[in-house]
Amino acid sequence: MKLGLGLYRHQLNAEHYRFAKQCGCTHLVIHLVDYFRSSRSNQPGDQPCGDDAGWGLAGDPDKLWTFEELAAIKKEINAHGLELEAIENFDPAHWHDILLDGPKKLQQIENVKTIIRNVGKAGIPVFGYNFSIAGVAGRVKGKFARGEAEAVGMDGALDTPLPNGMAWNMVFDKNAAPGNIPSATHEQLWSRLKFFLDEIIPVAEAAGVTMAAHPDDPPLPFIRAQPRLVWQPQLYQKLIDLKPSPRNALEFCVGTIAEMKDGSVYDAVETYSRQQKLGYVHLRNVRDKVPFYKETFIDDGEVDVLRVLKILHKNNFTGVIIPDHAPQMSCAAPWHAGMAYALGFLRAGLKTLEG
Ligand SMILES: [Mn+2]
Repeated sequence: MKLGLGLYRHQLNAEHYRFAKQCGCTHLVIHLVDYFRSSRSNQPGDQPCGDDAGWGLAGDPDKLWTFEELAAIKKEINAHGLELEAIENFDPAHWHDILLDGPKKLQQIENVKTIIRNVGKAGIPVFGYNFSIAGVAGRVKGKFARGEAEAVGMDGALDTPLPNGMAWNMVFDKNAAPGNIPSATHEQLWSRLKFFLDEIIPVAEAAGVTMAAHPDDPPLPFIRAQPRLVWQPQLYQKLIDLKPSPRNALEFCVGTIAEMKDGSVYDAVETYSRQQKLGYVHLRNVRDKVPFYKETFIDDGEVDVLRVLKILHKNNFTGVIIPDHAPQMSCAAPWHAGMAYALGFLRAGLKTLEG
């Protein structure tokens, strides 16, 4: 098992690469979507968490991530003694109509194929994605964690319909006509995923890229009147069985699974790690369930994170774990302190298991 850190777009620089190395990381997972662009409520410094208008404005629909751009980022990361394990998330600008079954769907599936080919050519082994119409919406911030540390959680469900021009909690068309996106059904959402996997998995196989699916965070059956895909642990099996391939895998989020109403997080770790279906792992802790859960420090929630590590180790998981989110700590660098604390805990856990 390898220790990694997730970095947002604005953190892709030498300072943060050194920080990851100093914390004992060998691998990075990077975000190329700028979640904070033109946002009124969502500022860099913590994980993205905006109001009903979403995180921010999606990127340029005509600018796909090029091989040259990806190779240059990888080269700089390698120069700092780190490996680039994965890219996390598509830009809604590039694939919103795949999620919404909209008129640009066929054009956008070609976008995704081009991106995956570029990622493979650059030698980046995993691509994490989240097949979600409303995306990571409906969360709030508060002094929820130990010692009044600011953390993210839920304080009741968000049912406000998703307005036109929004997908995956970002705005892809700020000039969209007034009104809301019609609600889809769960069956429609699964058929949209099937189209996506049927088109993309063969390309990923040829490119040598593992597609890794994040569950729906927060994991409720509906958010903003739109259905969610993986909102109970067993729905991950449905996603795997929909397109059997070593390249159809999971961005396995322990925190999100712990937020789910049903099932045991340890059973889920056992079930999916035994099948060798984990692309990489988000490892964080949480207290309570949707729609009232709160994120906590890694040693302080309901999940026994060391027990999770033991199961992963027993099932020979050799991929990357990253802290996902951490509470903000009271100091001049709240994000860095939170991540360093989580990484220190995880590194100690790995050393105990693996020597
Ligand atoms: Mn996660």
